[in-house]
Parts: sequence; structure tokens; C-alpha cells
Amino acid sequence: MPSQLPAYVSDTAPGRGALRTARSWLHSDVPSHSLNGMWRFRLSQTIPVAEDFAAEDFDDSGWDSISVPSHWVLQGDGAYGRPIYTNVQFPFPIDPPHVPDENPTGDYRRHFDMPADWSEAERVLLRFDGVESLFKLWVNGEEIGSAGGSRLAHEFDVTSSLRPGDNVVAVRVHQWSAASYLEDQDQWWLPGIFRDVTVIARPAGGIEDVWLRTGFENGYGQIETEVTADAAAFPVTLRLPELGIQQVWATAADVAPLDVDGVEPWSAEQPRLYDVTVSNAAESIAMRVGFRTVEIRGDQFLINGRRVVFHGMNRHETHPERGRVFDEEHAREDLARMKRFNVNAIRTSHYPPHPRLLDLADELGFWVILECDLETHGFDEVDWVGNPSDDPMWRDAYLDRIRRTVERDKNHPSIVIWSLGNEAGTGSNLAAMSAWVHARDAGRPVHYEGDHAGEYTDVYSRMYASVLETEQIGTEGSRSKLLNCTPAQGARQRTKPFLLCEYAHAMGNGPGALDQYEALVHEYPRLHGGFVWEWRDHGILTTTPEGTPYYAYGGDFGEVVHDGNFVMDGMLLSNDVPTPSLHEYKAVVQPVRFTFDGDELAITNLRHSADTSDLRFRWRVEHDGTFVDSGDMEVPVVAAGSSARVPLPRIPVSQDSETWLTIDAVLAAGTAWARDGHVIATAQLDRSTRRPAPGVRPQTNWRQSDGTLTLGIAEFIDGSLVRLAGRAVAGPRLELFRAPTDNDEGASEDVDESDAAIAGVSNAELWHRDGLDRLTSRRVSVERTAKALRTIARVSAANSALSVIVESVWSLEGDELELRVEIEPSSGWLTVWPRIGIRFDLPDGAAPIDGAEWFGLGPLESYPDSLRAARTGRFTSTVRDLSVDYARPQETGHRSQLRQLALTSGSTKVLHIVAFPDTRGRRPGFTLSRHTPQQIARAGHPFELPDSTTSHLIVDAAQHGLGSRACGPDVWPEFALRPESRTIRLRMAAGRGLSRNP
Ligand code: IPT
Repeated sequence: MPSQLPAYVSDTAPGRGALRTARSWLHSDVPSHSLNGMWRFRLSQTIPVAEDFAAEDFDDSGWDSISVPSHWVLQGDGAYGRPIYTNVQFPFPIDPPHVPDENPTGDYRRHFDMPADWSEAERVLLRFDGVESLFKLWVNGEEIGSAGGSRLAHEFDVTSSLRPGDNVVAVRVHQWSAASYLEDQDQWWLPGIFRDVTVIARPAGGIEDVWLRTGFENGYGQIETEVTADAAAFPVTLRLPELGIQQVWATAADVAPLDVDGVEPWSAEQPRLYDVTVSNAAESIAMRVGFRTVEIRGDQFLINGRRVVFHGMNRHETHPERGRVFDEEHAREDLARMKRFNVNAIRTSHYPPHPRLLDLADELGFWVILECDLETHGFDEVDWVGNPSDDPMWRDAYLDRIRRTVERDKNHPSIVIWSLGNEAGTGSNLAAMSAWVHARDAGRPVHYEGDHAGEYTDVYSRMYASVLETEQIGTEGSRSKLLNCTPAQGARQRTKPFLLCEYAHAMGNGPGALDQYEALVHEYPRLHGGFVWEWRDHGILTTTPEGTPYYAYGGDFGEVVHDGNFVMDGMLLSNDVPTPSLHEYKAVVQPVRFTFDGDELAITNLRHSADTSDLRFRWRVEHDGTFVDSGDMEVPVVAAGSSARVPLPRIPVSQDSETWLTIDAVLAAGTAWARDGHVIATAQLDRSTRRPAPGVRPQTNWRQSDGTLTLGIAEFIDGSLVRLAGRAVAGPRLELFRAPTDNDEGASEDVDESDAAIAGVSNAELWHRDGLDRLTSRRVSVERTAKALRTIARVSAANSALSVIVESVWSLEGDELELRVEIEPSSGWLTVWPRIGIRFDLPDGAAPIDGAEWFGLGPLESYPDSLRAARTGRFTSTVRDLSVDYARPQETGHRSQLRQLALTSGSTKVLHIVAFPDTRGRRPGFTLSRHTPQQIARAGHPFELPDSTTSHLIVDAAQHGLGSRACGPDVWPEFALRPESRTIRLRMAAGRGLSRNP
């Protein structure tokens, strides 16, 4: 039996019927009517052949209702199927341009009243801003046409099918179509009419389209106007009231460029917009223009003549309940949050967003790479055989996509680069897209990462290049071979500006090394920064059968093929909570740099063009994290790219505690995205007088013992600690394991391993092989003196000869209890270790340990290659808030460089701990959690963590770095933890009463 599918479903042509060519998404005063709202809806799991549902008098009373815009898989509680997540894989057979007969198809119907006065309209258009993936349209039973291109706008001329009064619109949407082969982005597949539907009355003599191309040069603004309209539409007037401009063009031939005096330029930092209207007798179009010139000069990307550094985010449209349905308030808040975290650029990965997003980007200020809706990544699975990018059959579809992309959004000053798409291999159709853009818009360069050899694009772009490779790209005269390039092609690429369209894969806990990438940008002008992968997690809010809410990822909806939690790789959790990595990012890219030099502070303004007149500078002094004094600093206005030096404030230095000076640059006045006082940059200076840690008092007179005794607040039975400060306690035991992060689970080859046996194998796998998660212990000896206890244990895992000797010495030093632990690995350990720590288990008893106060680095978690957001201070937190709710539970909560810690129960301080640095000055970190690393490692989602009756304190002599190996480079060698001997030395007391911190 032949396929049940109608031929148009596998048609590579982009659309049929009364489908119109693309034009700008404009704010015009012509009458329009939104068809958003409730529609009648019927879902079929395969395409019903009959199209009778489109008839005017079809009885849809038995159908359901669905809201438009929405994705049907996110409506109806599973009644309409479930979302599917794949990264590269196609969720259907690779059989282009065909798709399976099992093709969920949604039929939609609704009535609308056309106002009587619309009969004067010359034409009526029906506009769809986004439908996934292919749809066919009928009005009053008449077939109008079809269109594919999910995240692109499609307008149909429906004039002849409409009548005043009641009309019926019918739409059939197919989840899968030929278009699906071009829309294989790493995201959920979410079918349906998911953006606005609008009916628009076009008047006779209206302005079809307008493009105000702006520039800013030598202090002047330029507007080059393109009006698309019939001759009858003239005269057309352009007004820019703020500058007193009123320009009337009597005929199309009169339209000429305008030079505008006295304008301020537009930039991401100072998004100066001017209201403009373009109007004629029939309609008036309101626009907001910004004056800026984009230019490539040699290997520099310049805006208004100045080099740009992208501190960017890859932004998908995703929301835990709405999917890709746009919500302006949420989007605005999201963009404002980006601004608050020092983000200055957005790549619209990997398709055009809702058109309003660009209005917001213009207004709030972002450099935008606007990307076309195109990705054919799944052809990678078949070595790119049959890739549409190089097949003439798909050429029209490619050109249609880029036209719809550029035409819709061409008026936005925020868009500074067009991107052809993502991960679509390479080929002549991409080259044709680029040629079309070059012909249409000479004012913006073309980007496409997959053009490795630089044959048809203007900037050199890569994803996930390592720090080392990025540095080589930045270096003048480097002979290093560039990815997939001949030497000649490599040489050509090096003449272009470079950007990382994706880097710093932010999956789970990580990435590390943000600061290393950032340092390169300031060293090598060819490097223009990059775009973090990615802004937010794509979790979908759902519930367990028991009703517990959670954020679902791939596999949670029973998909046949899926890519698990690879869709949870944002700096923002699904519920809008910034992860510590976003704070790290903010600190790393802060646009003001502070350098301490003797009694002076150098302040460098790293911005593109804005000076520092919007900032105030504050200082603050703390002694052991306790506030002492603060004030404002007198700082002259620093121009972009310049520095100023000011004297440091004279501050009180403590003799018996640490003295820290903190400098903040804060907003002097509120903005559209933050309140006044919002911190944009911070630095700290350690002004402490050095005080050595008390020496270790050598113990003699050790004698064998049964190890049952009391030492101050500690009670031991059989050499084991059983009570501390009156509470039951187990441990300390050696803990070498951490619940693998997504980066620990990564197996990219980009690692520092010369041993072939372990290259390409994840660290998590190696740790399991070595049994770090299942260590056992054998007591070797127990000894005591009058005021001390010493135990030696050999720690090792089943079926392994590798071991660690742990010597613990408990002693009384005055009133205080001291614990010194010497950790010595045997030879033969080959891999990195996640941590070198000791773990105390603190059962709840009558008063659970539920909080901590500490002096050290905080307030958020930090790791050796992610320390820039952490500052030295005194912090408090509940145990709950010490952990981050990563979508897949994993290592979290480590606070570095601990000095003092108090474990609290309610408001009572139960146990005080002072942590000494080791003899090389290295300070330990701590983690306080309701779960052990082993428990966390077993959970796939937060709801899978078991109920807990114990708090677990781990004091780590060291932790392994984070890296970004989930998709990118491993931990930089300097931050990789190699098995080595370490010492942990703590003093403990109940309640108050510890001597001061060393
Ligand atoms: C890269 C994709 O461009 C992006 O969409 C996302 O999937 C990312 O990977 C990983 O999360 S492509 C990859 C082969 C580097």
C-alpha cells in the first residue's frame, strides 16, 4: 500500500498557494485582529486523508478546544502525546525527504468576525508567526496554501475567500514533514501553532514594507530608507520628531539617504533609540531606530569604529510550561537578568525568536547574532550522506528560510550579524544563502560555524575550542592547523575576526575555565569573545505518578530515542534560578577591572564605548568577615578603554583577624534592568597581617589502646568517634568520591591523558572502576597518650590493591579538640580524584543540623577552576540552600578556602570548627548536605533522592576542577586533582569559645 501521506508533506518546496514573500514585522496602524485564543482541535496519530474538516459547515462540536498559541504535546495532560527530546538524532527514520505515516496531525478550526469596514481593505492577510512543522490553510472551505519553516513567519493572501461577518479558518498541522530534516536543533520537538495568528487588513496604497538602514559615522547618523509600495502609496513621509526631522518623498524615485546631525549612537551599552514614523495617506508605521555601523576591518569586528567583545549567551526559546510559546513579560525579565549578569550579546540559537524579542533587545541593549531556522545535524549519523545543505532539491527551501529570517527582522539595530543556521554540514545551498544575504544587506556580516574553511562567511567561528586552541587562533603568525582547513584556508581564516559561537558548555555543575577564555580576549584583539552554551535549561514541568513536580528531560516521556539530560545545559535552571556558573560568568566578564598597586587602585573601563559616569564606587572593610567600615570613593569618569588611578582608602587593619577590603562598582541610578546600587564589578584585597598557624605539638608516649575514651567534647569507643559536642556522630571517614557532574560524565577526547586506556573514557567511569564510591576501611592500629588518640586505617576498594593510608590524631590543645588527618595514597593510582576529604555523618537526633555559618569563600559554591564569583567573607545558609538543584543530581555545594565553620540547629550553634591551612598555605573547603555523594550519584532527578535523617559534613583538603567535558575540554591540568598526600587540620569546640582564626 502506498504511503498514506499526501505528497505535500514530503515536498521540499517551502510553501504553496497564496503564500506571500517575506517582509518586516512592523508596528502599523492598519486594522488587525488577533486569532489567538481558543480553537477547536482534533489530533490524529496518522494523517487522516480526508480534508472534509476544512469545510465551512463541518460539525466540529465533538472536537476538543485548545489554546492558540500552544504546543499540543504540552496541552491536555498527555492526551495529545508527549514532547520528544533529541539532540542530534532524528526521531524518525533518515529517509529524506520522507517522514513516517505515523505523523501526529492536529486539525484546528475557529470562526472569526470580519468587521464590516474591512471590506474597504484592498487585501486581507492571514499571518502565522510560528507553526511546527508544516501546515495547510483553508478559509471558508477554500484551500489557501501551505507553508513550512517552523520558526519563520508566513503570510497568506486570503482576500478572495473572506466575507464580512462570520468566517471559518481551518488549519492542518503535521508534526513531521520534509521541513523536519532542516529543523534538527538540539531541543524538544514541540508541534503546533505556537506563535501568534493575526488577520491584517491591508489598505489600498499602503506601505508594504519599509527598511530603515541606519549608520553612525564621524558623529553623524545616516538613514537609508527602502520603501516597498506601489506608486500610489506616495507621497511617503518620514518623521523623527526628537530631531525635528520631517522628510517627504513625493515619489519612489525621490527616496534618498538622510544625514542626521546631533544623534547619539546606539550600542548594547547605551541603547539609544529614536522614535520614527513612516507614513502616508493610508497607514502609519511606528519604528524605533538606533544609529550604528557594523564593519569588519582586517581581523577586527567593529561597531561605530570600535572593537566589540561578545559576552554572549546562546538563547533558545524555552519555558517549562509553555515550551517555545512567547511570553513577553517573561522574556523581558530574562533579558533584564542577562543585563544584570553582565551579558551583552545574544545568539538566537538556532532560529529567529518571537519578533518582539528583537524589540526588547533594541531597547535593553544587546549585540545580537540572528540565526536562521536551520539545522540538519542528524545527517552526521550517516556521515552527512544526503545532507540537504548540498543537494539542489533543497535549495529553494534554504533560500526561503534565510529570506524570511532577514526580511522579518532587518530593521533592528541590535542585530549585528546574520547567521545561516547551525550544524548543517556544509554545501552549496549554504553558500547560496550567504550570497543572498550579501546582496540584500551589505551592512551586516554573515556567520556560519560549519563553514570551517571560510569559503562563504565573513567571520571565523568555532564551537568548544579549548583554551589552548583559542589562544593559537588569537596568535599572530601561528602556524597551527585550523580545524578542517588546508594551510591556505587556515591562513584565510586567520585574516578574519574570530568568535566562539558556542563555548563553556554550562551543563550541570560547571563550566570551569571561564576566566581563562576571558583573559585571551583581552590579550588578542582578533578574538571577539563568544557565546556560552547556553542561557537556560529546557526542563519541562511535569509530575511523578505520585504527584511530585519536577523538571523533565529526555527519556522522561518514554521517547523511543532521546538524549537524556543533554537539554539541561543552561546557566539558569528551568525555574529561572541562576546557577553559580552565571554568577561566575558575571564576575569573569565584569566590564570594570580593578588592579591593586600598593596604596593605589587602578580602575580600567573595559566597555565598548560607555564611560563610567553611570557608576559609583564603594569600599568596605571586614575583619574575619565582620563589617567594620565602608565609604564611597572619589573616582574620575573613565572613558571606555581607559584607566584611572585613585588612592585606596585608609582602613583599620586587625592584628588578630583577617582584614579584607572590598571594592564594588555599582549603578549610580536605576536602569530598565536593575536598581541603583546594583553591583556590576567587584574586587577584593587581602590586607591581613600574617599570623602563622599554631605549630603541631609532637606527641610521644604512644601506647596501644582499645581506643575507648573521652577527649574534651569528643567521645570514642573502640577508636571510633561516637559523640561530638554531645551529639551522635559517625566518622570521620575518608571520602574520595563526588557524585559525578555532567562534566565528570563527559567522555570527550579533548583531555590531558596520554594513556590510551583512559583517554575517551569519562572520569566518572574511571572512578567507578577504581571503586572510589565504595571504599572500605581496615583499622591498622589504635594508640593513645594521656590527651591524644591516634588511629591508622588502610582504605581500599573491593578487588583493588590500591589503597590510602589515613592517620588520624585527636588531641586536646588547651580546651580545644584538634584533629589532624594525614592522607597518603599508595602508588599506582592513575586517574584524577574527585576529592580528598573526610566525612562526618551527623544524625538528626532531637536537633537536626540544618544550617551553617562560615568564614571563607562564598556565598555560593566554588571549585578550583571556578573561583571568581566567590569572595572572602562570612556567610550563613540553610543546609538546603547550600546545594543547587541541578536537573540531574550531582556534586554541588563545595565552599572553598574555609577558615571557620559553625554548624547550626535552628538558631543554636552546635559545633564550631576552625580549619587551618596546610604547611603550603592551602585551605580546605567544606560541603554540608543531606545526602552522601553515593546517594546523590544514584538519583536521576531531585525527587529520587531518598528521605534523609542525617546531615553530612565533608571537609575537603582538595577538590577536582569542573572543566566542561560534557561538551568540550577537560579540566585544565593545573586544576586537576592528582592523587597525592594531604593533611587536614581542624580545631573543634561546642558552642562559642574557639580561639581566633589563624
Ligand atoms: C552543539 C550544538 O550546536 C548545540 O545546539 C548544542 O547541541 C551543543 O552542541 C551541545 O549542547 S554541536 C556539538 C557537536 C558540539
